[in-house]
Amino acid sequence: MFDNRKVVFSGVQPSGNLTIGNYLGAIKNFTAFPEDTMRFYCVVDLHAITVRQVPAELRRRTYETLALYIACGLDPQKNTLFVQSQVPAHAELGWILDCYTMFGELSRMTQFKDKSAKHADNINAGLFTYPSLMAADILLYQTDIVPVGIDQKQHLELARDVANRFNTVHGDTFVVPEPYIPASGMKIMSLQDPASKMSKSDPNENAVVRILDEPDAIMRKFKRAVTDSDSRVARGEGKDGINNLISIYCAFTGKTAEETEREFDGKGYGGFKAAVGEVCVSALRPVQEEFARLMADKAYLESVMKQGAETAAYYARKTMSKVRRKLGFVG
Ligand code: ATP
Ligand code: LTN
Repeated sequence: MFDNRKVVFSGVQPSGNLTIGNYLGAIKNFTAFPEDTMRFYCVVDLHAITVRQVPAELRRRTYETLALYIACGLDPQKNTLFVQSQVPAHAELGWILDCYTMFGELSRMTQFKDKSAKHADNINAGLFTYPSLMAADILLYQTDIVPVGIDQKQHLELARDVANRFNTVHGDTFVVPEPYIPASGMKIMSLQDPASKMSKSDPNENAVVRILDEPDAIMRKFKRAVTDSDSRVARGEGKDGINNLISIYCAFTGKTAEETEREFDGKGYGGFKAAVGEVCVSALRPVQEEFARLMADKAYLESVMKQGAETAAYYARKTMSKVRRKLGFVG
């Protein structure tokens, strides 16, 4: 806390075209915080390079992710929207926190295990220490609340442990953050393999619905979604596909799972899949329109980035001078 306002911080990697998992699990919830909070939303490009990126694509997606933040309802006048690598304090505190994070802790991170299996030819040190940089992002702004999808819970717990460890050694320095994980839409699953998370870097296009997908593509992907041999629109064990479609429907409409089951009672899977597609298309339409408008104005996006980086750097500097003093760094 820098003043009497609670601080909210979150980040999204510009590592692919964002999915409805990113939207429902993260960005949509970023808009849910009251006016009297201080909100920082970051495009975490330093995190993205833990996996090999094509530079021109990384640059384009950095603009796109920022534009999506705004298109999803984050007003740059009211939220600090910025790009991680434009505020060097993230890398600086990241290194410092590497020295307060244990090898054993990092070895237990499931995201590291998953990503090193996926990228066996590039298990670099950054992929391993990714969570300390994420802790730095959060702790730099004395964050109270971190809205994320459930897949990030383990990283959040690590950030809390690192904050507590640093505070124990050096006296109160960092606020210990709390995760904020929404009940609905917290883990949207792949449409082709509903046992695994919908991920923006999935090479199977039919498995992911992207925020910027055309309506036809959205409808087609939902129609092809993997379900089971039953035909009742009802949640249940072994019905991962339908469970997932029900949670997507609920997340977009605000209805409960019970209401949804009643609404589609006796209607079969075909009609339900089309209905999920339709609510998705209509929820995304305004976002897509606003996105197109913003992408046509690069100068505006650059001004948002610049302003955001200045504001973020101002607060980051306050924390860094405290950290430097506590550590015994000179000057
Ligand atoms: P990648 O495929 O590159 O690992 P990702 O799709 O998992 O990326 P991130 O940039 O790592 O996305 O995540 C951004 C935010 O979106 C995080 O808060 C994360 O919890 C949330 N998120 C990502 N995928 C989902 C999902 N399928 N369901 C709910 N939330 C998600
Ligand atoms: N690790 C997150 C992205 C991320 C983040 C953060 C989220 C980086 N720094 C700080 C919240 C707060 C991910 O992979 N989804």
